[in-house]
Amino acid sequence: MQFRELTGGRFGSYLSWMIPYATYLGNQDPLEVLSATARRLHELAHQFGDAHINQPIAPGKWSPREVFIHLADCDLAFGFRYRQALGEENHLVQPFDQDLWAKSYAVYDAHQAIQTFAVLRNWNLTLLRSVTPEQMSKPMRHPERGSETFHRLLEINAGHDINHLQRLEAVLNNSAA
Ligand code: NI
Repeated sequence: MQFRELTGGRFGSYLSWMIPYATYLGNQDPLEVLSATARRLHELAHQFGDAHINQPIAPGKWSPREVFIHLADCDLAFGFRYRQALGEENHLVQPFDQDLWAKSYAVYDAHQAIQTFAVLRNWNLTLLRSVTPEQMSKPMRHPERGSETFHRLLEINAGHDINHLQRLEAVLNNSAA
């Protein structure tokens, strides 16, 4: 999620520097985007079905199940970040290596991932909907991106959702063609 996996691997981490997740958001309201994702993941799981949920979406890429797990894990990470950034002055974000987290992904199933995502997302949205405009502009720091505001976290979280949803939808559209 931290600009490391747009296309995957080392080259991907370089490429994704140039296409920050927040740019996927366009003019959309991040809270609206964040509010719609859980339902969409549920639909996608049905569309992929049991036959395809464990198949990599491209050679060397994650399966839909692994993407769902990654999104649940990312909402754990974002949930921690939101709370740290609201609580601390000029909070410094701690990035994580998603490939290291993914080493344990064999133990989770897709249904569990979607359910966990929905609960975590709802928990985070409850917090985010309470954040004041002043808190939205609270300064924080990222070790790679430098100074940014709290609101930037929402934009990145939402852009990250859009990016993963678009890639999963593209697989379904290609297989239906
Ligand atoms: Ni990601």
